[in-house]
Amino acid sequence: FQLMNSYNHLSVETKWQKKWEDKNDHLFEIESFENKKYVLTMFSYPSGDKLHIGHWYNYGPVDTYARYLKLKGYNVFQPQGFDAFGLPAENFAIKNGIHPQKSTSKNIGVMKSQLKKIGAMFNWENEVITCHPDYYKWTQWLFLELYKNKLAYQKKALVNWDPVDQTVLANEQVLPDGTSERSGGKVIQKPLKQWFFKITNYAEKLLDFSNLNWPTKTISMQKNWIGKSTGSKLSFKLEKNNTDIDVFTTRPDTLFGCTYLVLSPEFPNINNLIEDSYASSVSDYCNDVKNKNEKQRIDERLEKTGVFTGLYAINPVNNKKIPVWIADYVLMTYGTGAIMAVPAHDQRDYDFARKYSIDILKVVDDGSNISIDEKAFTGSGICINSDFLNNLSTSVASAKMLDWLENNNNGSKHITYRLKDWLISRQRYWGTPIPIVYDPDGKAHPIPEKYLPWELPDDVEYKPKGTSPLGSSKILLDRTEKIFGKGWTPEIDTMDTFVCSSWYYLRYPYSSSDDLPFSKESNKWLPVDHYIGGSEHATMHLLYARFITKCLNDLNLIEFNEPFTHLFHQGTITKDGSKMSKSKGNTVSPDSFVDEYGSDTFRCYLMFMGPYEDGGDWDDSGIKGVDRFLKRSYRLVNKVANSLLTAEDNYIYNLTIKNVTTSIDSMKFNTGISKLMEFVNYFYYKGLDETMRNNFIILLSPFAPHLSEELWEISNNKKSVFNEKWPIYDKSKIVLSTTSIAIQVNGKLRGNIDID
Ligand code: ANZ
Repeated sequence: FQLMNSYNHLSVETKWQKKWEDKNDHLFEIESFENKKYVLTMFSYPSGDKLHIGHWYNYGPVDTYARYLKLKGYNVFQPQGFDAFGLPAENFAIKNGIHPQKSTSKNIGVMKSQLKKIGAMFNWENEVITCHPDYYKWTQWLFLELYKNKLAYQKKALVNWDPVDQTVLANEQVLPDGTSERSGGKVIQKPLKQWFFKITNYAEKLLDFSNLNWPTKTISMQKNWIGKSTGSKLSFKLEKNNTDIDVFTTRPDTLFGCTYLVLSPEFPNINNLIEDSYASSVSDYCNDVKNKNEKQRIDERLEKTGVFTGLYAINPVNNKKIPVWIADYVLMTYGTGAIMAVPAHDQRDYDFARKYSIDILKVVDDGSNISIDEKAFTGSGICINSDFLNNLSTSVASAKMLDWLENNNNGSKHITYRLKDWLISRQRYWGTPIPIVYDPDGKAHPIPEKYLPWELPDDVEYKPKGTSPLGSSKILLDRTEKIFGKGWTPEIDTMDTFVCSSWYYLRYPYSSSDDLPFSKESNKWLPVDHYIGGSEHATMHLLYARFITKCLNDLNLIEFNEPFTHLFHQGTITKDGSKMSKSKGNTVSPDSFVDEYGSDTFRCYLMFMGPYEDGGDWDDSGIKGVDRFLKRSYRLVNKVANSLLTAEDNYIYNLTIKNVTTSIDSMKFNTGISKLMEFVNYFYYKGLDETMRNNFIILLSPFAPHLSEELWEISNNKKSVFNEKWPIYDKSKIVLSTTSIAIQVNGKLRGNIDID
């Protein structure tokens, strides 16, 4: 082979990127699902900022992992795409008058050329772009499938409404003081008819994580989000109207201590129950609550507010008459929307009772002398002041009270979930149009599949004027009337972009086909074997994707019921301790490093910085060390061993194979690189024999793919190094010596064992 002292990363990297693109010879074969590994990084949003270090950190190391799997003999599929609908492009359009389609394609172009510089083994021919009609046609199809199966429905729900800008705001756009980030106006809660997906039907199924290799923290976040709570539902009769009020409680043991009831301000038909003299104070209060969002309402630090309804209810267990209040700390969206208040043992009830001078009756004794005059006692203990529950522990008492309620036909065990149905309507332009039309009576009808894609029209006013932007499109209205008849109107809301990303992994293997969203054959690539992305997606995206997979499985459209078998969250790269963002002005662009040191060095340095799941603070001082390592690797490969190999040489060589293998297996890329560095240092002056040299190049190749291809070629190989087999180590060679260990029990020698 040729001898060279150094290599020019610019020419080497350009050369191999071009070769890979031309030949594609180390890529997967779509026909073959044997031994498949579907490796997926969460796709990115094509924002106007260029690729930053965070993108590289997501894609570079994962490509190392994918290339490693390829060398292990797997058929690896590693597609790429863009989550291209969404608010930023729309806001940009409002500000600058540039059509979101235009700015989005421009950004995609820039990002793609940058992504190509990573030199990753991406299956670009399977690209998915969610804002293209050939993709969103199938997002609409998905909506229709859910609609047909009663998993998509419409109901009124409260939205954040900016009265100045006349538009709906996302929660993130509402500042902590309740004003709009856009206009500064006071945001109100306005009821609007909207579309929902019935994810609550799947609450129980979504709690099953068996067979998933996922981070424990993510699993527990999903469990908390679903928020299963086991308690009892019981009913209180109103004193006068012979009406039952159902409440949900997790503490039936405290029923004797219930001194009032609370209804949520949105509780249905309250007005019919209330006497005239209370009507105006109640309706004033309920109107005031519309200025608060849910987060403010359940904030424990804020002062409780409420209003007396003039009504009384009867506590079923002791027939005591108790007042009925309305208060915003009770939400309509949880349990039954009404509670039995036990101020002695629930802090919210306690604060409320104190403020409005309602009785506080202690029914649980915790054995301490802490007075109930300071705060509620919320723990377990022994029941007091509770008739047939007296002297029982709270847990025994709960069961006994439940029996009593069941025997008296007054209640039953009840499970409730915090999970709410997924609100998918957005009063926005830049999203997938919801495939629904309304007849002249305002009844909703699904758009037949033959009209899909139901295209997003161009002739809209992005600036909201009180309705969704699509309401201003003449093209959309004309199209609707032409197909369905005079007086028919289109749905003008678009879908949440989380719908687009809830199924994109199904589309990749079938992305270029027009006849179906995916096929039985393409599904053989699924589920995704390794899914890598940020932990900020622990609940929404990752939960929605599981939900959609389970729906499609129940509809017999796919044969698996979990989308991502193994999940890994890479860490975050920060700058001076804080997250990089354009507004903080602390972003670091990868481009200058890639130009100066090359893509391989930059990728290796990112991996070398620390454990992949931890991320770290960006500091470029170490990049020179990694640069030196790769240059030394280059020179080492060009050195022939001048003496016979010793046992120690073999030991180092085999141990390196073992350690690099286990490091990559567990995505501990940093230790993998440091093992290779040790290897290079050890053999640098000695040189390598042919087998070692070849295997060293293969070990290095997932980390530094361009350099390794070059080295492989210099070593007189014709085909890509990625067609090779990952080396295996010789177990016997990593035993340097054995040692004998004495086993003593109570000071007496019982035997010896030999260990390696
Ligand atoms: C009486 C009681 C006594 C309660 C006590 C707690 C302690 P988790 O565990 O989160 O499910 N609750 C029920 N529905 C509510 C709603 N719509 N809005 C606000 N609060 C609601 O919480 C269940 C408890 O939260 C229920 O048990 C109820 O208060 C309250 F010593 O009932 B409890």
